[in-house]
Formats: sequence, structure tokens, C-alpha cells
Amino acid sequence: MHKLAHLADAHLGAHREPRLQKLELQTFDSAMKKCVELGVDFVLISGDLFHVGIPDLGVVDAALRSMVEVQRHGIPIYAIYGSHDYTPNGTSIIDILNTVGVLTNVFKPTFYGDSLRLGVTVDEKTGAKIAGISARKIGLESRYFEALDRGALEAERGFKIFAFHSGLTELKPEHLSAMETVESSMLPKGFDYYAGGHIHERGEFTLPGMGNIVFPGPLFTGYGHDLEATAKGEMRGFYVVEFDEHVRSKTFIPMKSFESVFREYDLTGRNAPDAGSMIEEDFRGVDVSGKLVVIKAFGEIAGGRVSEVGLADLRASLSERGATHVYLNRSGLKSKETTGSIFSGEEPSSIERKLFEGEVGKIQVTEGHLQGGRGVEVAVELLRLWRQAPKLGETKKDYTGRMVRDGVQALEKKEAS
Ligand SMILES: [Mn+2]
Repeated sequence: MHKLAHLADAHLGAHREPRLQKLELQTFDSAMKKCVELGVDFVLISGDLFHVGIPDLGVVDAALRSMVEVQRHGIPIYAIYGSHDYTPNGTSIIDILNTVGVLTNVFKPTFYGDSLRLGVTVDEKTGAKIAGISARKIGLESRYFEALDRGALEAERGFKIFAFHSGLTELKPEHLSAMETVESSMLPKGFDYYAGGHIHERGEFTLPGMGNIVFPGPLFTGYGHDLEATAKGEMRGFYVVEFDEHVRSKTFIPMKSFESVFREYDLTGRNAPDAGSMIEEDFRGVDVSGKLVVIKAFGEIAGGRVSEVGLADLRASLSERGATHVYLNRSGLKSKETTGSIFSGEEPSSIERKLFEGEVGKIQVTEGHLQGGRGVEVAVELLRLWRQAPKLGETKKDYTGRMVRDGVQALEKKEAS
């Protein structure tokens, strides 16, 4: 019997708080060690290994040490890009790791006219055949799927794995209804295992002609709203799959990285300062040391402003008491006194997106790809590109040139670029 490990969405480098960052890398290291301990034949990463295409070298170094150790045990690592690993016209860290042989990028596209043929990577030891489609920014991988020559892949014989980093429309969870997904009919049928990534929620599924569709969810804890699910007890981890000519078993390997405290408060009808005291009181004597704390507050407060509830101060004091990370979800919290607080307490990225969504209609352009929802995506992408700081040693001229080039490319990007 052979064994493979399937993980996705490690998002290494996603967290800025030193304590969380350390745990994030330790969790990845533990996962790699676990793969060795369990004697897997190979590891397959379905995208978003790193949080950005060009991560901090400290993060890369730590991740490399863990991966090289796996390699020393003769265990190959296969990967595709996730939407976060992708860089618009540069070289991603995944390319570098592929070049030095730490991992093998299994996305091997060749276009014959409009038809996309995927190269198949054969794992030497097990004979497993792996084909995959990487994600791109702005969900553009649907273009790959539309062009995909499924027949050629379906005709391949042997034990076959299809790796992808996209949500499937038929399996989309309710709360992700706005997410761009791919119809399952776009994927080749009859593969033995569908190694998914991108959906930050663990799930095992079957669809007509497609068995063993697996999304492991984030390896560590994800970020933003993912932290809420983690704090509520959703286990994070990866899959170990036993197979011979077919899949024989799928086992979820949980990675318990820390303890959590989750508290939810309906503040409807309360005064802001009262609500603040009540929450503070509720946390008195609670041991938060070394724990992830998630506080969700919602409802319409009767008096005072949302900021007067004092959650930011509470966060600071809980951090002082040793909490690994304090995540506040105030997006459902409203006050009669303030009308401009609809963005309060949300993540910066979702605030940015909402601002763009509110403004995009005011922009007069003829290019379809700069209007509406697609225009918002371009704006988000531009902001992401342009907030990058110069690289160490990069001259102002080189930096400016790079920003202009990247910006022009993002603006020009139509569909199939
Ligand atoms: Mn992800």
C-alpha cells in the first residue's frame, strides 16, 4: 500500500505577530516531520504554500529547512500555485523551489491553438500520475479550465491525481457565494483523487464521475475570518491517503497548534461603555496565555459609539496577558449615533474592497475589464502591487520602473494574458 500526504493553504508568512508567525512555521515543520514519521511516499501541496509570491526570506528559509528534511528522507514534494503564490509577471518562490529541486511544480501546460494539454508527472516510487492546474490572480484559472483537453487526461491509465486550487461551484459553501468558482464539469472525470485547495474549510466530496474530492482546508489556521472557525474548534491539518490502484483510505491528520478562547456578544440595546465593562468583566480571570482569542460583537448599541465599547483596549490588555493573537470581529456591530461605522472592525482588505466597490461605478471607462466587479478586482490587484516596498538594494529607478511595468500589466490584463 502506498501513502500520500495532501495539504493546501499553509499561507506561510500570513501572520505578522511574532508569536503567531512562529507557530505558523512550527506547524508547517511539524506537518513535514509527521509526513516522514508516517512514511508517506510523497507530499502534494495544492497551492498557497506561501501567503505571497515573494515572501520574506526568513519565512522561506524556515520553510526550506522543513522541506529539505523531507527530501532527505527520499520523499518528493509536488505542488501547484495557489492564488497567493502567483506573481503577475515575476518569478514566484514556487518557481525558485522548483528550479532547485526542493519541489516539483506539477502544472505543466502546453497550448495547441486553443486547447490546453497538461503534462503528467509520474511519481517514480508509486507510479502515481499527477496532473494539475495552478491558480492565477483574479480567478483567471477558469480560462485554463475552459481550454483544458480533458479527453487526453481521461485517457491516461493508472492511478491518477488531479490537483487544483479553485472552489467548485457545486460544492461552494453558502457564505462563500460571492467567490469565483469552477463548474465541476470543467474537470477531467475518472481520476482516483482530486486534490483541492483554496477553500479554507475542510471537506470530502463525491460528484458524478468524480470520487475522492478533498479540500484539506488551511494547514495552520488561515487568517481573517478563518480564525473565528479555528477558535470555535474547527480542526486544521492535512490528509494522508492510502492507495494501491485505487484510494483505500483517507485520514485527516489534525495539527493542534494552540488553544483558543471564543466569545460572542450581542450588544443590542446596551450603552457602549456598559457593553465594554461587561465584556471586560467576562474576561476577568480567563486564562488567555498562549491562546488565540476571538471576540465577536454584534447588534445595535443604544448609546455611544462603537469605538467607545473599548474592544481595541481590551485587545491590547489581552495581548499583555499573553494571548498569542486577539482577533476582533466587529463587523456586525452598529450604533445609532454613527452612520459611517459600517467598516468598523473588518479586515483592511475587505474594507478596501468595499470602498472600491462603492467607487467603481463613478469611473468612466470603455474597457469592459475595468468596469464593475472586474474593475474592482483590477483595483485590488493594483493596490496589492503598489503597496510593495522596494526590495533591499533596489534603486529608486528600478523600483519605479518595476511598479510602472507591473501596474501597466495589471491594467491591461484582459482575459487570457
Ligand atoms: Mn488560500
